[in-house]
Amino acid sequence: MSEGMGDGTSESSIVPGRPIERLAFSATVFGEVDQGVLLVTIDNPPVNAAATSVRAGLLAAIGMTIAAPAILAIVIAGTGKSFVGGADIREFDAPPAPPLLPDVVAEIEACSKPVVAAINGVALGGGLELALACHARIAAPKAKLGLPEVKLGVVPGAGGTQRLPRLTGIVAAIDLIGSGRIVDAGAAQTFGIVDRLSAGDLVDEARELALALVGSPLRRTGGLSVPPEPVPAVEAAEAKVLARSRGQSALAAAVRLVRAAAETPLADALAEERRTFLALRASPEAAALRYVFFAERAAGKVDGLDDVAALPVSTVGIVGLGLMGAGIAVAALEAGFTVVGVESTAPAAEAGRIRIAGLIDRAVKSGRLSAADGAVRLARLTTTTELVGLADADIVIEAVFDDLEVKTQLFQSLQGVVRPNAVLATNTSYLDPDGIAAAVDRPEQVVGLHFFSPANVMRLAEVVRCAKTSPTVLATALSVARAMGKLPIVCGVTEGFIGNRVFSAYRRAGEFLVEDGASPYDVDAAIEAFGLAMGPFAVSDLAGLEIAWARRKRQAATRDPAERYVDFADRLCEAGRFGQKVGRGWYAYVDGKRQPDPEVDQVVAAARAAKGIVPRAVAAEEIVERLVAAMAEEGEKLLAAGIAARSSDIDLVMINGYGFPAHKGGPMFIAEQTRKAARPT
Ligand code: T1G
Repeated sequence: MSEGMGDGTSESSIVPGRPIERLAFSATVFGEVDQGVLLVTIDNPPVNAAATSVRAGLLAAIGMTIAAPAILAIVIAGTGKSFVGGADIREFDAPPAPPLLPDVVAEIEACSKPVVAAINGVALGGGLELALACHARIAAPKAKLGLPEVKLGVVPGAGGTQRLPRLTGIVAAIDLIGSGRIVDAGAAQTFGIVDRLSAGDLVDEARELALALVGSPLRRTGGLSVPPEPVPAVEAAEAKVLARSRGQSALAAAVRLVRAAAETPLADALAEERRTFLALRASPEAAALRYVFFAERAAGKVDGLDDVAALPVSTVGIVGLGLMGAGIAVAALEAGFTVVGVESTAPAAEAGRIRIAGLIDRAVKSGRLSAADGAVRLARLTTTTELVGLADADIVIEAVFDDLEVKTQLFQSLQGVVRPNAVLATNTSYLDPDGIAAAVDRPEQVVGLHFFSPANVMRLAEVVRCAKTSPTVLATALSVARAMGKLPIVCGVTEGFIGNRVFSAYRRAGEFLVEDGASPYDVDAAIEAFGLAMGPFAVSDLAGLEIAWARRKRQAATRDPAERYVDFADRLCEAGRFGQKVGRGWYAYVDGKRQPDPEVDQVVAAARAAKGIVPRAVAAEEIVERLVAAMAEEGEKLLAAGIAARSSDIDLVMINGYGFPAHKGGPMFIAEQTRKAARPT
C-alpha cells in the first residue's frame, strides 16, 4: 500500500485504465484509481465520523487529483453502514483541529475536476455537508440523510445552512435543519438533495456519473441561487420549528442562518454560520445534549451481557389490552412482530382490538403511516380470550390490573401454556416482580418491562432485572424493547424502580416547598419555565391523586416518624379532589383547562397552621434548585443501592419518561456540574 501524495505514490505510477494498488491518504482515507476516476473510501469505524484523519485524508485526495492529469474525477464513498456519520462529536470538547471541516468542504466544491458523493449509508451532519459540496450525489436506496445538529445543541457548522436551501429551498431547509430529522434516500431525492438513486452497484454508477461530468461546467452548490419562496410559507415553517424550541437556542439560530441564505453573500453567510456554530458548541446546552447522546449509548452496555445472545422473537403475547396494553401492542406491531392479544372476555378483547386499530388509524390519518402499512400491521394482530393462544409466543408481556394476586395467578396460568424458554415480562409499575417470579416454576424467565404510557409514543422502557432473571432473558427483553423503538434502561428491583422513585422524591420536594410557603401553582410554573412540560402538581392531577394516596396509606405503618411528612394531598383526597378526571385536584378544571383553586389555598393554609408554620416567599430559583436536587439525591440512593448502573441512566429515565429537558442534561448531570463549579479551581 502506498501513501497518497507526500511520500507515497507519484503521478508516474498512475496509468489510465489500470487499477493501481490502494493508496493511503491518511489512516482512515484510502484510494484507488480505476478508469481515470479516483475512488476515495472513508474507513473510520464505527460510523466514519469526520475526524481529523478523515479530513486530512480527503484534503490529500483532492490535492492529488488536482495534480495528476491521469485522474479525471473523484468518487467519495464510505465503508460499512455509513457514508459519514457526522463530525466527530468526541472532538467537540477540545478546540477545533485543522484541517477544519469547512475548509475541506470548500476544497471539494472548488475542485476543478468532478467530485461525486456515493452515499452508501448514513450521511449526517458534517457527512451530509461533505456530500452537499460535491458536484453530484448518488445514493443507495437504503441511505439515510440529515442535518441533526440541533439535537446536539448546535447548528450545521460546515455549510449546511447555506448549501441545503440552495438545493431544497428555504422552507424545506428550515424544516429539515430545524427539526434535525433524518430522511431516507427517496425523500432526499424528492427534496433535491440527491441527484439519483443507484439501481445496482453504487460505486460503478457513481464512477459513470463522475466521468459524464468531465469537461462540463460543474454545478457547485454554493454557487446556486436560493429558489424564491412565498414569505408566508417560510414564516409558517419558522413558526413550526420555534414552537418546539422550549428554551433551546440552536433551533432559532438554525432558522436565522437558513433564512439568511436567500439574501446574504455565501462567504459572509458561511462566516456567520461558523461563528454561530462555535458559540453554540461551547454552550451549556450543547454540552448537556452531547452528554445525553453518549449516555444513550452507554445505557446499552449492560454488565454480564457481553457474550449473551438474545433469544429470537417473532411473536409477542400481550395480556391486557387496556390503554397500556394497546400501546404496547401498537409498538410491537410497528416493530414487525406478530402480536397475540389476550383479554378476559370477548367484549374486552374486541374493545382492545378496536383500541389498537384506532391508534394505527390515527398514525395513518396523520400521514406517519400509509394505509397499506397500517393494514399489514393490523393483519399481524390476533385477539382472543384464551391464554392457549399464547402457546407460540416468544415473549408474553402482561399489562393487567396492577394487583399482585392478579399478576401472580396470571403468570402461574401462563407457565402451563407457553414454551419453557418463553420470556414472561411484567409491566408492573409498583409491584415487586420478584414476588411474581417467586410464584412460577421458572423464575429465571421472569423480567420486568415497565413501559410508560402511552406506550406507543414514550421512548422509555425500564427493564427490571429481577433477582433470578437469567442473562438470556434480560438480553431478550432488551432486544425486544429496542426493536420496539424504546430506550431500554436496566434497573434493579425497588418500589417504583428508577423513574417513579425519583419522581416521588421530586413530588415530595414540591409539597415541602408548598408547606414552606410557595403555592403549588408557583412550583409548577417555576419548573415548567425551567423546561419540564408539566410541574409535579399538574402531573399528579393528570395521573390521579388516589394512586399515590393508596401508596402512602400502604406505607403509613412503616413510615419513619422522624421523616418530614406533608398531608396536603391526603386532605385533598379526603375531600374527593382526585385530580383532572373528577374536575378538581390541586387545580380546578374548567373546560379541561387547569386553573388555581382558592379552596386548595385554604387546605394548604390550614395544614401549615396546624403545624405552626409561618409561610415565607419562595423564589422560582429556589424552587427549581430544590426540585432538581431532590431528584439527584434520590438518584444517588439508587446508585448506592445498585438499582441504577450509572448516573446517566437516571438522567435518561427522567428525560425520556418524565419530560426532563434533555438540553439541561438531567438531574444527575446538573448536580455534577454544580459540584464541579463549587470545587476550588
Ligand atoms: N461522533 C463520534 N462518535 C459517534 C458519532 C459521531 N458523530 N456517531 C456515533 N458515534 C459512536 C457512538 O457513540 C457509538 O460509540 C458508536 O459510534 C455507534 O453509534 C460540523 C457539527 C450514525 C445513525 O448527530 O445518529 O456533524 O458506544 O450506537 O445505532 O455540521 O450513531 O460504540 O463507543 O449510535 O448504528 C452530526 C450521530 C454530528 C449523528 C449510527 N451527526 N450519530 O447509529 O450506532 S455534529 C450526528 C448517530 C456535526 C457538522 C456538525 C448514530 C448513527 P460506542 P450508535 P447506530
